[in-house]
Amino acid sequence: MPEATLSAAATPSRTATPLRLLRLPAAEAALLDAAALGGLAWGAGASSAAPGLAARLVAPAEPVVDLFTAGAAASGTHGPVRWRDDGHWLYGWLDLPDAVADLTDAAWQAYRDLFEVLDARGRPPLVKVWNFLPRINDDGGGLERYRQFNVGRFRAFSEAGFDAFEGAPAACALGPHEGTLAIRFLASRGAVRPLDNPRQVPPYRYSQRFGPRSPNFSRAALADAAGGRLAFFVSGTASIVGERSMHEGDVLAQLAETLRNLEALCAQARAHGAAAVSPADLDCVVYLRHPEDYAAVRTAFEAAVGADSAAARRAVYVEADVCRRELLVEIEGHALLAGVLAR
Ligand code: 3EB
Repeated sequence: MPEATLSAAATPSRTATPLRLLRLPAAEAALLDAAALGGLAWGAGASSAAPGLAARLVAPAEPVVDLFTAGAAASGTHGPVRWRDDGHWLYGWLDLPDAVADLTDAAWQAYRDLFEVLDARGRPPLVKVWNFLPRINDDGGGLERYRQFNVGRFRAFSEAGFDAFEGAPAACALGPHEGTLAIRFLASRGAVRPLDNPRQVPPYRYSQRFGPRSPNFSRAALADAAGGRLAFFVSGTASIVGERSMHEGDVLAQLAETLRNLEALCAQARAHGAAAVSPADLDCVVYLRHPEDYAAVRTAFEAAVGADSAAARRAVYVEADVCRRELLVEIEGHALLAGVLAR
C-alpha cells in the first residue's frame, strides 16, 4: 500500500465504495489487514489497521476485531495520526501518551491533528468517532477528566469549523482503567445523516450541569454505503432520558432503558431510509463499569434481543468506565443495512 503524504489528495469518488463492517476473530482479521481501511481491536491481537485498545475484553474469550474494508487505500501519517483513505472513506487513529492530569489540551491537540488530516484530505465529514480516555471519571485538577476532554474537543471542533452541534458525528467515549488517550475515526465523502434520539436531549444541548462545554456528538449516523446499503453507526448509548441518568445503582434497569434508547435510534434509522433494523441486528459493544455484572447483563441482553440474533451471538463485552459515575453500562453498535438515505 503506497504511503501518501498528507497533502496528496486522493481522487474523491462520486459513488460510495461498498463499505463492509466485519466483526472477526483477531487472527482472521490479521489476514485482511492490507485490504482494510482500519478497525477496532477488542482484546489482544491488534493488527496494523486495527491497533490495540487498552480496554479489557470480558467476553468472548478470544480477541475480536471490528474491521472496516472498502476500496484500495492510500495511507499516511500526520503527527500522531495514522490514516487510510480509499477516496471515499477515510479511517484514522491516534494513541497519545497520557502522562497529563489535565485532558483539556491533550484533547484539543488530538482533535486539531485529526481535523488537519481531514482538512488536507478535502474535509470529508466525520461519521463516527471512538474516544478512549483512561480514568475518565477522575478529577483532573478542579474538573473531571471527561469534562476537560469535552472542553478541548469543543474548542477543536469550533476552530476547525466542523459541525459541533446539529450534524455532529456519532461517537462514544469510554474510560479504560489504563492506557493512553486513543481516538479512532471514520469519515465519508458520501452522504451522511446524523440522527438524534427523541427520548434524549441532544448531547450538544446538554445543560452546563454536565460540564462547561457540551459533548459534540449525535446519537447515531447513517452513511451511504453504495449498492442500496446504509452503514448505521450508533453512539455510546446509556440509561439517559431527557438529559438525566436513570435507575442509579440498578444495572439491569439501566440496561433496559439503554435498549429502549437503542430501539428509538433504530426507529430513527428506519424513518431516514433504512429498510428494517432493530437492536437485534447490531454488532454491539457492551461496556461494563463492573465486570462482575457481566453474567446478569448478558442474560438480560440476550433475553431482550433474542438468543439467536446477530446482536446476541456477536456481542463484545468490554470493561470500561462510562462518562457519568452513576452509569454502569453503555452500548454502542453498527450494522450494514438495506436502504437508501431519505431526503
Ligand atoms: C451520554 O449519552 C453518555 O462524549 O463522545 C456517549 C457517547 C457518551 C459519546 C462522547 C459520551 C460520548 O452522554 C456518554
